[in-house]
Amino acid sequence: MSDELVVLLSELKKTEALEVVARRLERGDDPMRLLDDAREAMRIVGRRFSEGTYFIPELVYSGKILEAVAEIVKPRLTRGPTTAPIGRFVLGTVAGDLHDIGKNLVAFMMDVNGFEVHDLGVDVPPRAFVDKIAEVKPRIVGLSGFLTSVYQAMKDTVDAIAEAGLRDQVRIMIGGGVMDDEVRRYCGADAYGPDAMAAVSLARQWIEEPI
Ligand code: B1M
Repeated sequence: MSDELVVLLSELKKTEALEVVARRLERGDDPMRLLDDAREAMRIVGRRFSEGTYFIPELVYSGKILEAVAEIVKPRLTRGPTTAPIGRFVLGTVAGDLHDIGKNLVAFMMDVNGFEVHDLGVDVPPRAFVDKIAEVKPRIVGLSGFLTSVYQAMKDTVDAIAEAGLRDQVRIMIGGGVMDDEVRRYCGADAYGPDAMAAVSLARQWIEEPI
């Protein structure tokens, strides 16, 4: 963990932070470590927001800085040889939730690891997940969520997939800021992925197993 980057990002010093990112990539630092630092900084931003020292503009700006960091780091994450996709993955941030930076990183990591990713975006109603699953027949479905207020939307989405008769055709993973294994149990998903690499590992494991 680089304290310098965590401090610059959490202090919202965009120019200096991007310089540090470029310098660390130049000297061969692992891009995943940079993303871990960015996440740590966002935890600090979130805490300051909860405590009332940062407000919505700071939250918005931190998101913009993080997007800029992700754009610099992404090309350094190696894409495997271009062969046929190893499986289809339908992903989206559930209804009522607009957070997408973490979800986009998951989409990107799944893509570079050989999955065909169908990203439905943010604020995705259960019906849109159901329709996409019926259309592209993925083996794996991912629900992202970052607000405690969307636990119910997570459950509604899993329930809608079951009601459409598609539940036994897919494995469902959940992830995102405030998700955990308890929420997974509540909404009836198959697994919780704490970060983008965990999502990839789970998906790889699932693709090897019969449903
Ligand atoms: Co908001 N926000 N936000 N926010 N925001 C949080 C999530 C919050 C924790 C901040 C806080 O108060 N401490 C808090 C939620 C509290 C709660 O519900 N318990 C919060 C709030 C309250 C809100 C609003 C309600 C604020 C308001 O309007 N009053 C509002 C909600 C709007 C809405 O969605 N309806 C809001 C808005 C926003 C912005 C739009 C300003 C902006 C989002 C920009 C964007 O996404 N385009 C924003 C931001 C930036 C944050 C924080 C600061 C950072 C989120 C982030 O990008 N993290 C966040 C605080 C925090 O996270 N600690 C906060 C970095 C990202 C790389 O990490 O998202 O965890 P993460 O993603 C990881 C893993 O979670 C995992 O992999 C990713 C990469 O490793 N992962 C998965 C993600 N999806 C996965 C799916 C998987 C598996 C793994 O399987 C499918």
